[in-house]
Amino acid sequence: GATEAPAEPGGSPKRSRWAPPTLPTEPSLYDGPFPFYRRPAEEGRFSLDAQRRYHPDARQLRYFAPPPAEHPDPAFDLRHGYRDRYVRRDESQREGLEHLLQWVAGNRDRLRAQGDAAGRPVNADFVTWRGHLTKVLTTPYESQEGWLLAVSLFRGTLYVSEVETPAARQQREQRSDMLQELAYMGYKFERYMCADTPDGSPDPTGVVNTNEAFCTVVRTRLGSHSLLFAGEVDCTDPRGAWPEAPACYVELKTCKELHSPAQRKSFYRHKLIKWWAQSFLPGVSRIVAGFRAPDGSVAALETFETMKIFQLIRGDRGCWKPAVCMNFCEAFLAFLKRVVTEDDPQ
Ligand code: 0WD
Ligand code: CA
Repeated sequence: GATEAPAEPGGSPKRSRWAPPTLPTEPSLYDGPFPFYRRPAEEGRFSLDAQRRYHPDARQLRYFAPPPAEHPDPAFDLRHGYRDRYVRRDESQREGLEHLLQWVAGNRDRLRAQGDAAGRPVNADFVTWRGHLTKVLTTPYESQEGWLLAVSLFRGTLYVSEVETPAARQQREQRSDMLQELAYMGYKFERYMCADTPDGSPDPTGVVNTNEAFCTVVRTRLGSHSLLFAGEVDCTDPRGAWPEAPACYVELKTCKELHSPAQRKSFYRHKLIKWWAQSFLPGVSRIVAGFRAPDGSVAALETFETMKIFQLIRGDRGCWKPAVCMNFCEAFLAFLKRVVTEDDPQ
């Protein structure tokens, strides 16, 4: 609601009430043609090791090494190691944009050399994590989870970082053992599907350590907004149909086994939107899903080509639309440019 604000310097004395700027999120308002989205180009890569230390290289990159059949044989045991072979990242440590900014700092000369008409040290309108943009993309269809982003204008570039909401914090701190095990199963699935070397085989006996990460930094453009963002990717498939980064990356996901057309429809409506948004943004071409059986095994594997997901959902009238997500994101970025205008190095 509108709140009483101190008189704005230089503002009209008649404007005694100040209302915070708002942007509507109803999907129907963004239902137009798909906006321009430039093919994402990989600008760099970095890794975080088992101690969460930053390295300006691809040492944590893993290689896609799926089992030969669509049905894993021998069976994957996604619960294996949850109690005794799991090192968890300390999620109470809020990292913000830290590692991404480390990459930016390490590539200062290169970024400057790219030249910028406005003379900015970083030739991009926005710098952020991919995950934050994923949340923006899905906002028109999200009724459960809110988010909070902090935006700072620094030398012509808007830096967008997430602030944990009280609700998210409460959820994180009170996460049930069952939900924690489900999260572990997702990481364990990666261990069964990835090798450490291009010709290696997966070694699922090792410790799952969620401090480890490999991130790609991509550059792209949405409408009139240039973007530089980083995202954590699971593995690469240099022998696949798209050998070049970022299309060579494969996103791995787990999901409860689907038993009926109604369950599949619900999965398309509520879960696939997040999978699509996350992989579409950085140009990751494939998502490989492992469908979990009640005993913690993987009953089936299924590959989703990111660019073909819209075909799966377009027959369902009540479903989400990729164009709505992207048009909303474009409007949101324009909104940020209107609202965050003070470039203050302090
Ligand atoms: O400070 C924090 N609480 C956060 C840190 C919140 C969100 C992300 N991060 C960190 C991640 O640890 C990682 O270094 O940012 C980087 C990932 O950024 P992103 O790619 O922009 O994030 P997102 O697309 O949401 O997640 C990609 C993957 C996840 O894959 P799944 O399949 O679950 O979507 O990054 C991992 C996870 O594997 N990931 C995390 N790992 C550990 N702790 C976390 C987290 N909080 N969030 C995502
Ligand atoms: Ca994943």
